[in-house]
Amino acid sequence: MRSLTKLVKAIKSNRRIVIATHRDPDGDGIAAALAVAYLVKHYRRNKPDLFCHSRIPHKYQFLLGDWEFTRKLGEFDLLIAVDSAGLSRIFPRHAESQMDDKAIVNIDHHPSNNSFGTLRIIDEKASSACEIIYFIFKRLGLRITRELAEIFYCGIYNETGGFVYPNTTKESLQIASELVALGVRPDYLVKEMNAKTLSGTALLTRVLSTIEVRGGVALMYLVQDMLQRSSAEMSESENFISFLQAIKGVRVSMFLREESDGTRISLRSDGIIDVDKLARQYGGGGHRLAAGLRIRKDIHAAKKEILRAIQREIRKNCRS
Ligand SMILES: [Mn+2]
Repeated sequence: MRSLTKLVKAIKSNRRIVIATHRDPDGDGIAAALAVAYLVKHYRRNKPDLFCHSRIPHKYQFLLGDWEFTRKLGEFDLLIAVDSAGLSRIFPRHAESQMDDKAIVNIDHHPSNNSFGTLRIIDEKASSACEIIYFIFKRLGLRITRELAEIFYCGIYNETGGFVYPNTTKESLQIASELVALGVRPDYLVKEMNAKTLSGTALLTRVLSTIEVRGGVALMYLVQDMLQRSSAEMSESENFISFLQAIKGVRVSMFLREESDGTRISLRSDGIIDVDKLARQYGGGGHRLAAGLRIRKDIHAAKKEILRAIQREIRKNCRS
């Protein structure tokens, strides 16, 4: 409770507040930032700024309502970071030391969180960043409007893969039920969130045609040319990796995406290896069963290197 008192005090006493979520934001990250925006608006008359290094994917636009994210960080007195294990997840080009003298609140659920900031509200057991913020609202006795309930629902739904991933807990389902009681219509929201564009589906076809499965490890890749040929955006490939992990017998999945300065890699595991640990060796991170990293190598070199690292981990874990 003491950290909540501090949070409210920080919100009340700082004039220029920026709420920031991580680059390549997912539903939980966007929803968590929006929920905190409502929290700040409750205690202050002026609206806070919302920052994200990447553009907000099209499919989450419906969540924004009157809010807007900026990609340019202005002057601020207080930064509230959500769903981000480290400041480098938010500001790829800033050194963490540049933020040394700033008031920073760190609200997160990643076990790899590096404890940045002046006030930390971190709960690794929470299903999502939204779950943590939901409990903040409850403990502060704040009313949750239907608008806000929808935001929480989308965040938790997204982070639990639609209430199927291992982070689907008694708490997350209970919150979902409370949100439905507040007026959320899951059918409407889920249709909105899962809607695919035709170009996104064309992209999926191209990516799926690259699948390889060997010894319980599945991989596939996306190169820039596929985006152009499908007229699709990179963000439309957000959940593609679930197709790999759904294949019978697959224990670890790797999805490689070509970027201008290297390769972005998403990893999933059924528990045979800890992909958070593996991703951290390359400056990435996430959770035990789902993590990501970036590597300054082309897609073929990146594939070789990470595949080798995965196989090494599997061998190690099978021996012990
Ligand atoms: Mn999250």
